[in-house]
Amino acid sequence: HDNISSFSGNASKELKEGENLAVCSSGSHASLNNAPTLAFPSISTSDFQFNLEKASDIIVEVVEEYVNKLGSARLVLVDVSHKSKILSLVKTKAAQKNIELNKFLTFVGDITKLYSEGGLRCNVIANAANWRLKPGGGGVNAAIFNAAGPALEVATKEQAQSLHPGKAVVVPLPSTSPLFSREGVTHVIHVLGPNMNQHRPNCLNNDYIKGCQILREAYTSLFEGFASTIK
Ligand code: AR6
Repeated sequence: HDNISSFSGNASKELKEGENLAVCSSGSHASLNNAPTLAFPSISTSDFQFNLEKASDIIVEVVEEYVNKLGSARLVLVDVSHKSKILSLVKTKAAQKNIELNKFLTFVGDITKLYSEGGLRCNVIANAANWRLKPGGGGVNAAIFNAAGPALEVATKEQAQSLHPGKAVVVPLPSTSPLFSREGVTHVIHVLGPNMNQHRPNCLNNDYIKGCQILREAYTSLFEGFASTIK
């Protein structure tokens, strides 16, 4: 299974899982796997039903803006399936941009098991949260709260009680959390994206003018939050 991709020129270069590990442990690339790394899911594109074409444009646009401001840090877009439509859209669009190789990657895997199962060290992970910052609900939110255990709920409450669409909150993860000890995750950044699902709060009723603004703001808040963990 190919699960990691980086982009160069107009062709995307694929690395196999084993090769990925080899790259990460070889001397000349040692700094690569130690570099601050943010793993993030595609915000709003599953339960919140945001259009994938529009979301992929925004991801590539905001990544391009931030990737060079972050020094040696890396950004990794993650999804669970090799058939992920959002990953393939973003891969194609990123390959056409001037985005530095090794600084923006896509990765197939569970965001709660990136190191233990994928060999990819990510010290910060993002969550596609709900406005109450509560566990459950399904998707990546349920996965992260389940994997992190009660320590994340407690630490989250210390930072914020709720979130507005487009905003992010950085939560330092206590070392008692299995996500910290097993995966090396030191911070979780909760992000609330725009919602196009009528059965969820704050539905934008297909207003993509507002929706795109809010999704852009969400990724900007996320990358600013990540930058604040580096300094
Ligand atoms: N690892 C990596 N990516 C994942 C995982 C995982 N374990 N699980 C899902 N994804 P979603 P949203 C991908 O629905 O659309 C929640 O109930 C998924 O394939 O989690 O922003 C919250 O409580 C998709 O690409 O988030 C909110 O109420 C991406 O993560 C609501 O859903 C986001 O899908 C938020 O909806």
